[in-house]
Amino acid sequence: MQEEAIKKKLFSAVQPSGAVTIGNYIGAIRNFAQLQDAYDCIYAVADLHAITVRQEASALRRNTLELIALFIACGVDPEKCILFVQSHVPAHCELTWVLNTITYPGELSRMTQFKDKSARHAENVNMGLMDYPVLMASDILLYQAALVPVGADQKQHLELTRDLALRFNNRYGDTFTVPEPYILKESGAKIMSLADPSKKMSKSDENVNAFITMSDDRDTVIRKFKKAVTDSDAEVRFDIENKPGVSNLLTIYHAFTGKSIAEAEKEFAGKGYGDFKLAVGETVADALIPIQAEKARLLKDKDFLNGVMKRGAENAYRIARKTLSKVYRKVGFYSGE
Ligand code: ATP
Ligand code: LTN
Repeated sequence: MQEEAIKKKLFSAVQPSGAVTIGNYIGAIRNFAQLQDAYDCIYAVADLHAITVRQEASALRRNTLELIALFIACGVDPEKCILFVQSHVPAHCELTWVLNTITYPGELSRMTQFKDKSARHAENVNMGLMDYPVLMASDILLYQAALVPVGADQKQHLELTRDLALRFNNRYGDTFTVPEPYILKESGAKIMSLADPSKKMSKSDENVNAFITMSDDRDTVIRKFKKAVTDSDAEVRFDIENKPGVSNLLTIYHAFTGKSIAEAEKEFAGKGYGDFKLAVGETVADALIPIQAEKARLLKDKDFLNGVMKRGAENAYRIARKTLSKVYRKVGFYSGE
């Protein structure tokens, strides 16, 4: 009991914007389960974020349910954590409005993700896309999270979150915990595209060979790894500068086997890239099979998943409401009490 009272809060979320990749898994989801004993963990399916790029309504609904099932299949225990869908807790939008009033357009327009996504979705550069980091700050600050496990690409958003927390605290008095990012030290924080190892592996890549999804079957996984771009010398050695493709495959192998990079280099010394890619492909495919089976089993029990979401949203709301009331009081909203 005593021990529970002093656990720090941790928050993270993933968007239900398509098939989840092994990049999302290694950089984020896999760590969620590992952290759940040491911290009070709150995990969300960020559907409000997902609609900042166009989504098919039926696909968004399906992806939301699938992502809840995937979290659990990856070891997130709804008995130990709060697991919920972002749009089920209105406080996220409510806090976003208040935080918008202390955020400057220049801060948002220079965000790397905004610039990338605006270029990729030039036909739909909407206010939500620009405001994305403020919604993300609200997610985190509502729960007074001290720690936020994310991939390296989210570091800039975390910095903005910290700035907004400090700005609000300075203006209105101590209100928010200023969160720290929790980003893996090793290169697992940024898994690169299999087709172009200078780019991050992204589920929205137009080339399906660039990424492995968590639901790819064994043959697909092996075939995609066989096609992975490497280099022209035939040495399995970790060297991000000169051998980004091979280094990325070694990182993936390390993430799925737990073997160190040095051990992996030794294992493949003297072997060709063909053998190496096949071994990585088989390893990943084998690791995905039990997760896929568990996810499929969970998806058959929609009542259970709906129950998890409902309970999650209620518990999340209880915490979020406290922070939001405090914020409303500090900014001077009349409460009628
Ligand atoms: P998109 O690639 O379509 O822009 P995304 O995968 O970056 O989307 P999310 O689904 O919200 O967006 O990401 C969920 C988590 O996965 C985040 O913590 C993010 O940092 C992490 N992540 C995403 N891509 C990678 C990657 N290639 N390597 C490591 N972590 C990643
Ligand atoms: N933007 C994040 C997803 C996300 C998130 C969050 C992560 C939305 N809200 C709060 C951590 C904390 C992404 O990974 N693309």
